[in-house]
Amino acid sequence: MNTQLLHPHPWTPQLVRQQFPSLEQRIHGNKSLVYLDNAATTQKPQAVLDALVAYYHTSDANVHRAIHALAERATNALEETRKAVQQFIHAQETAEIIFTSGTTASINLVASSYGQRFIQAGDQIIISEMEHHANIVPWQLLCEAKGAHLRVIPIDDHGELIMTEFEKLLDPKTKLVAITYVSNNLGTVNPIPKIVQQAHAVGALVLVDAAQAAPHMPIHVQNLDCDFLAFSAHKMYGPTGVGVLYGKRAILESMPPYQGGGEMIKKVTLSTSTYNELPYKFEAGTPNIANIIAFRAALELIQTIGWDYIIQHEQRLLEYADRLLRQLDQVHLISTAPNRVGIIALNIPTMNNLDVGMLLDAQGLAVRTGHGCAQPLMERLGIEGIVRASIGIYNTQEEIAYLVEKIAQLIR
Ligand code: C6P
Repeated sequence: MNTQLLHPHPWTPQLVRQQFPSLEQRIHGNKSLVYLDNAATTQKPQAVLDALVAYYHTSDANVHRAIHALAERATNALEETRKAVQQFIHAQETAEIIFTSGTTASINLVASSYGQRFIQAGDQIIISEMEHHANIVPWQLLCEAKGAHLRVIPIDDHGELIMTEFEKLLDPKTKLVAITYVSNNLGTVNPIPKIVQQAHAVGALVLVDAAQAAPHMPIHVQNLDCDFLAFSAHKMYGPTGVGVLYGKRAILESMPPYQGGGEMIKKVTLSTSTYNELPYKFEAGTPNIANIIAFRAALELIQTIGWDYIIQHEQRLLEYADRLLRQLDQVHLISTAPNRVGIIALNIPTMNNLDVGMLLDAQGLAVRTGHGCAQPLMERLGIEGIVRASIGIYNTQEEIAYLVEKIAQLIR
């Protein structure tokens, strides 16, 4: 990643932390909370909490239905978030932004709807060895239902995709490549523009799982030229239960509705129905109104802090962690890709991961342990699981030093 600041910036780690009241708390007696489980979910800034309370105080109504004042406020605020998401990922229009409950729901929407209409027996879908289960299982279900084949791009020992193997897998039977932008367990940033270009050359579409990319780097769907892109609000300082599916308009238009119900219809009779225009065609039922509205405050905070600051700060912490951890002989670093964001994954071969997680927790350190919802990746790496520290915008150099100090103490 480019860590050069393009212009001096007034943000400091202390100012960023002040936005997040939950970071002030003490746990396990009187230990400061050191929250390093950001890839699982992030803490929420005061602005998001305020937006949630404000919605329930002043605008609690269903959207796109009634004409009364509260309904209009709620509808406008929800559509403002859609606009903010469109601008955040540089989509062409708001019709291409569908709200879901998370990345998992976004991927399942595509697998069900696109898959139902366009995948046939003998077709091929390509994923990779580093995918989260959410970008594996929906495709397995689809392939099983349709008699299609799931192919897998292998990774090398640095945790990077072997692109020559990807090229070999591509053929005219390939209908879709579903690939993560950033690995949730390795932090590896995949070469999405190249993957899209090569997939399109054989007529395949590309779905990008951006759950771990959206919090750490700017995303420009038009430049990437991806066909679908999915991410979750809760991993980028927004509320839980909100996800986004971006899709190119023409492709979304060609897909059948995913779920039936209110909001997604134009006209219903007892014998047949016609469907609403995009994006509502894919938003059956009452959406997660309060949380979608509050998500905008998270997007605004990221933009106010700015990518220059975020990228430089997080890369510095990552490099600092790597440098300190490499000095500990007993630590086996798993996340080693040269181009990576946010993730420090390790094993201490003499210790059980769960024990490490529990002992660190007792010191106030929140990390994740286990297979990281990527069992095939663990199998490829020949390990049971990992201890994973994942960085967010509010983490500090002192917190990284504290993590490494406590790991060193465990080893001793
Ligand atoms: N990864 C982690 O600790 P949902 O749960 O739908 O918001 O996101 C699913 C998902 C999909 N893709 C990637 C790359 C992800 O990292 C995740 C969620 C969390 O790594 C929880 S398992």
